[in-house]
Parts: sequence; structure tokens; C-alpha cells
Amino acid sequence: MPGVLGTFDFDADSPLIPFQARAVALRAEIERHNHAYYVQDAPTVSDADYDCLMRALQDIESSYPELVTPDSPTQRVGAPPLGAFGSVVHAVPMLSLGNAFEALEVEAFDKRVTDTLRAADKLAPDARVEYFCELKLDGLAINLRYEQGRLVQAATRGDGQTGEDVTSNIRTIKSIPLRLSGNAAQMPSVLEVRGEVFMNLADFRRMNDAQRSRDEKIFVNPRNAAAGSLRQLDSRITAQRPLRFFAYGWGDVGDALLARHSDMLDWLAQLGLPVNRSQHVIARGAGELLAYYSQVGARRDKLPYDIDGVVYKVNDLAAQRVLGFVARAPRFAIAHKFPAQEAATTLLDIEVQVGRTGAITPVARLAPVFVGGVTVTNATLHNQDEINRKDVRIGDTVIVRRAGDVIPEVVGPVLDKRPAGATRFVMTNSCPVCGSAIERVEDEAIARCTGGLFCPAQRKQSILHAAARKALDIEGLGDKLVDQLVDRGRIHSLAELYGLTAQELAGYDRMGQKSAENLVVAIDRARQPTLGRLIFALGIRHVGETTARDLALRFESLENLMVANEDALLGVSDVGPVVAGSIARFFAEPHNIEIVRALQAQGVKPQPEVAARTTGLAGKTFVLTGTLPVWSREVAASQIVAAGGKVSGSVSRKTSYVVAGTEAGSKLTKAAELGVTIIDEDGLRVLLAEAGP
Ligand code: JCF
Repeated sequence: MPGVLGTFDFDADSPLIPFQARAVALRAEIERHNHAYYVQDAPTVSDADYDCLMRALQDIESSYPELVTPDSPTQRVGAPPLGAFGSVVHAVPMLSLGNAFEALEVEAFDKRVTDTLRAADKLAPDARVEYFCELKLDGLAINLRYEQGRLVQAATRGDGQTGEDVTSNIRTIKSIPLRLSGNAAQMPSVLEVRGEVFMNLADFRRMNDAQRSRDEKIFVNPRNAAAGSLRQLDSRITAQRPLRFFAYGWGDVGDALLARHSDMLDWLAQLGLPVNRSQHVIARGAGELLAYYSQVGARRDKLPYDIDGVVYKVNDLAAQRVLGFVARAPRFAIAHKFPAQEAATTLLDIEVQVGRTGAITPVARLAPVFVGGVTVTNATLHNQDEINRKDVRIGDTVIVRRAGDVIPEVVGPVLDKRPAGATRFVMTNSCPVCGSAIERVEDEAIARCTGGLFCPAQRKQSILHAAARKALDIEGLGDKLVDQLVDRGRIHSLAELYGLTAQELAGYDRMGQKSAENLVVAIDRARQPTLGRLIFALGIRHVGETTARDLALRFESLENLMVANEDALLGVSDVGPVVAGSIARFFAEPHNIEIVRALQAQGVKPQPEVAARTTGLAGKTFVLTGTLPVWSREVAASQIVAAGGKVSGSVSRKTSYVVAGTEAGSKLTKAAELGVTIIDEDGLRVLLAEAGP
């Protein structure tokens, strides 16, 4: 029986040498392709050729089982189930990170670090601390132990001192090398790599779809899916799960320490470990940390995986040692968290909401929960099919997700917490507001109330739509007032709004004399909207603000639009058969014509639409700070003004962009605090180029 098999050290006396050598070569080649595919995202062979190599290796290993090695790629398919995980005492404790939620806490962190390093003579009196910045992935921390370049053990964090031995599960993750690359002579005798096991959002959704179609367990989010997959006692199941890994640190590395954190990660990448280098940034001082935070925040929704924050680490390893640790966390690093995008709460009830076009949407009423930076009490459940698919029931504990500015949604139930009395929701077949039949067109997921403007709910929504900022822009006409006006039968359509007086409005709930007067002024101003806004305000299905403006430019009056035939409509850019049909049907309805006539009778006179000139940066305010690499601030400012933008000296919520160069100071900090988009000179050049000459 040969000893440990490897590239250079097989047993020279064995009669199996030709096969052994062939197996060694095949393993090296297969792992090279794995690395190219799973780590570099740049496949180097076709799937067919890859399968061919795998089959060749499997053939040798099944004919000569004594040639199988634990680090053979054939072993990534998983091993027979374990009874329980063994425990692993970490050679170096696995730490957690202190948290910061506010810019002030990050500034305080930087100040502590700066003061300590200055006091220890590790930082020049006026120098700023250099930090390594990275994304904080929302997965599970894992320690990988390599001895002589081979993966020998993988463990979870556990309590930081002792974790669980998940080696057979970790071996199935194809982006994790079973052997490190590089030649044997340079291989560290021990190398412990730390990083995060996680799942990409797209992989997670695909996996859940597959689970659902097999009637197997559905996971609420990628983190739970990753955790559940790693906790499998049967690694053959783990092998089917799309787990990934990024290294962010190390444990026991013998004496292999380099000078900087970033050097260490470069070295890990050279050894073939996946390192998320495209997302790493070096920053100096708190201002640049906050700029990184705000930049990552702005693209958080576009990342392929969930993150729960960013991590800042002092880059200099000698400085890290000076700073040391408090309790279980390093003093040289901090996690700057984003507001959680998901939270658990109770589903109190499911109600249906009737939209402007009659669309019936089931809405979850929730026990208030803080998620995505706001308190959420309602979330959409989309439609009956979604409710069935997710199997959410009234009374369930549910996961609510609010990502960016997207409407909060119910992700799914926490089945372990389902109470005995949880009840299924069934959509009624008549409108809860007006009693009209609810219709569901074949192939459409959406159910609709057939009541049209007879339905008070549709009436309210169509009035609110018409009053919206992008339509007639009637400030002060909110949903509470529209509810009262419609419920009391005071107004039945948009046109009747124009007959309201300040005196009567002042008598409604929540309306004072002053706000009633302001509202009447706003309504009067809405007698002269641009034609495009008026068309948009009518609420024709499929006619958004842009199409409405295009229609206004083409037809020049409501009369012309009302009599336009489909051919003429199809001549407008972006108007296809669906939109044209919808417009024609709208004006074929006598009650819609009545509304137009009533508006005219109220003195509503649309103004000609003027084609918007594309002054690219019009309405955008810029603040310049720091030294730009090429342009002086004066030159940058004149470029912005020439493109129609404005330049201001101070940062506020109204600032569109802060253009930051080196040595940027308090303006950058302020911008990060206010969530203003921060760009550099290149970013400005891109905006200017997009704005056109
Ligand atoms: O990405 C992460 N979740 C992450 C976790 C990144 C890090 O650099 C970490 C970490 C946990 C502990 N660093 C430490 C020390």
C-alpha cells in the first residue's frame, strides 16, 4: 500500500506506477479546470472534455481502489453519511467582529486605531491609517486546514474555540482546492485558511425551485440554505448544493506572515484559494471608509450574493499586533453593517387590495418589524399562486424582505414555528369593496375586479394616480382625504375635484384651513397641465409617463388622440399593438369620454408639450471635494455647468453627486452619512459622456 500519494511522492516500487502516474496527472488537470471554472469564472474546457477526464480518473480508481486519495476530485461527490460531526478544537480561536451601524461609530473606530498607533509610534503624526476594505458576506465562517498543501480538515466556527468537523461536506465545494497550487518545496507545512461559505442568489433560487419540484425542503434565504447544506450528515447531499467559498483570513500559518493583510490574501489567491479581490479596496482614514460603505450600499442590490455589511481591517500586520484584541474580537477590524434586508415577524392577516386597474393584490398585515431601514407593517404577497407556492398561512411566522427601495415582500414561512391554528388564505370571487365579480384571465396570475370606475377602490386609486407628482402634481391630495371624498359620495371622478372649495375641504378630517386653501390653489394650478401629464393622468392601461408625452407630441391635442385610429397610434415610438389597443378601448368607453368632457367643462386646458431638450445633467447638483487626478476643480466645474448641471459648495440631501479626489475631507464624510452618491473623476467623465455634447 503506497503512502500518501501526490505529484512527486508516489511509491516507486509499486507495480501500479503507470496508473498511479496517470491518476496524479488527471487529478492535477481536473483541479486546474475546476479552479478556472469555479474560482476564475473562466472555463478552460468544454463540459464534455471535463466529463471525459473525470471518467478516465474514475475508471482507474474503481479498478485500483488502493489508488484513491482523499484529495481526488472524484471524492467531491460526497461520502457515506456520518452518525454525527466530530468536534475540532481550533489551533487559533476563530474571532467574531465588532459592529458599527453609524458613521459616527466608524469615525470613533478610526480615531481609536489612529491614536493607539500614533502612541506606539507606528503611524506618523499626520498620516492616516491604511485600511483593507471588503464585503461582509452573509454566510458561514469556516476554517480550512491544509498540511503540506493538502486539505486535511474543515471546521465550522462553533463557539470560536471548538467547532464541528465538516471536512467531508467541505470537500464537495468545487471552488475549494483539495490541494494548494505551487511546488511542494514552497508549500507551507501548515496553513489554516478562514473564509465564508455562501450561496449565490441565482443558485439559491434555482436550487429552491428544484427542491420544490421534488417536494423537498424549501429554504427561506441563501444563508439558511448554505447552513442547512453544510450541516448535512450525508455529504452526497451537500455535493448537490451550489455552495461557494471566499477566503478572508487565516488561522495557524506557522511563520508565513507577510507584511500586510492584502499581501496575505494575494498569497492565498496564488495558492489557488478563491479570494474576492475585485471587491477589495484600500482606504485611508474614516472618510474613505465611509465612501466605500456608500459605494457598496449603492450596488448592494446588484451583487450576486447577499452581504450584511462591509469589513474594515488595519492593513499593516505589525500594526494589527499592536492593536490586539478585546474579548473575542480584534481591535484592528470592524464590521460596518447595512440595515438587515430580512426579518422574521408574525403574519397577522391577509387582506386584498384593489388597484387602479382593478388588480386584486393580497397584502400581508404584519406585526411591525424593522427591516431594510424602516418599520414594515404591510408586504405584498403578489397573487394567489404565490401564496400557494410559498405556502404562507395566517398566523405563521414569516420572513419579510425589503431590499433597497423595492416594496417589501413575504419570502416564506418559518415552518418550524407554524402554530396549530394557522389558516390558509382563499381569494374571494367577488370584489371586497364593490361586490363585482372577480375575473382571472387565463394565463394571467392577476385577478381583477370587473367593477371599473363603479368600484370605489378603483375610483380612489385613479384619482390618486391623476394627482400624483408625475401626472397633475396636486400636492396635498393624500389617500386619507380621497378616501373621505369618495366614501361620502362628494366626488365620483377626477373632474369633480375641480369643484371643491377651501371652505368645505377645511371640514374634512385632518384638514386645517391653511392646508385646504393650499390644496385649492394646487388644484387650480392643475387646470393647466402639459398635455402629456393630462394623458398620463387619465390612467390608460399601459400608458406610462413617457408614452403619454410621446402621444402628446404626436397628436397635439386630446381631441386628436381621442379619434386616432390604431394605425396612427402605432406610428408613435414605443407604441405597439397592445398599447394602441388599450388606448383605442379607453376612448371607446362612453364614461371615459364623459370624464374628458367634464374636465373641459371645469376649465382644464392642457398646455402644448415641448420636446425635452436632452441637457444631460439638468437638475443635477454636484459638489467637488479633494484633489482630482487630472482636472482642476475649476475645469471639472465648468464641464458640469456646460452640460447643464449645477455646482454647489456644500453637501446636502439635495446633492446628486459628490465628486471626490484624494485628501477629500468632511464633505465626503457628510456625503456618506447622507447616502449621497460618491464618484471619482472617471465617474464624472462617464456622466459627462452620457450627457452628450
Ligand atoms: O465576509 C465575512 N462574513 C467576514 C467575516 C469577513 C471577515 O473579514 C471576517 C469575518 C469574521 C471575522 N473577519 C473576521 C476576523
